[in-house]
Amino acid sequence: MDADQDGLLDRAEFISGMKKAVANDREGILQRLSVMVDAWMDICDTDGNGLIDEDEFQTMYIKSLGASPEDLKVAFAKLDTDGDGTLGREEIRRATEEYYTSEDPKAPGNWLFGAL
Ligand SMILES: [Ca+2]
Ligand SMILES: [Ca+2]
Ligand SMILES: [Ca+2]
Repeated sequence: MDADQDGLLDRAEFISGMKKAVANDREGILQRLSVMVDAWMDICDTDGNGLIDEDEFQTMYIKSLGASPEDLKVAFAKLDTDGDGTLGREEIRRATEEYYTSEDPKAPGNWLFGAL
């Protein structure tokens, strides 16, 4: 990733390196992200119904990150792209993909980790 080979990885090099990795091996990266999504769902989905509701989302982040309920409410609403009040695996998967591959600061996936 160190394009100018000065031994340092600056922000531009990191971004272009990430982009190259995604371009070269999108399948492989998405595969790895999919494993992460499964792990994330397992942890978050405490009642095991395959959907993350707002309570589960809040519980997970308040416990793990000490995030504020107000921020999490906003984050949840952004992630719930079809507005049905729950996060399904596909919504989480898409959010994770966007978080790692999108350059759009407004992409819902940027809210995956709350307002961090
Ligand atoms: Ca460099
Ligand atoms: Ca659930
Ligand atoms: Ca939804």
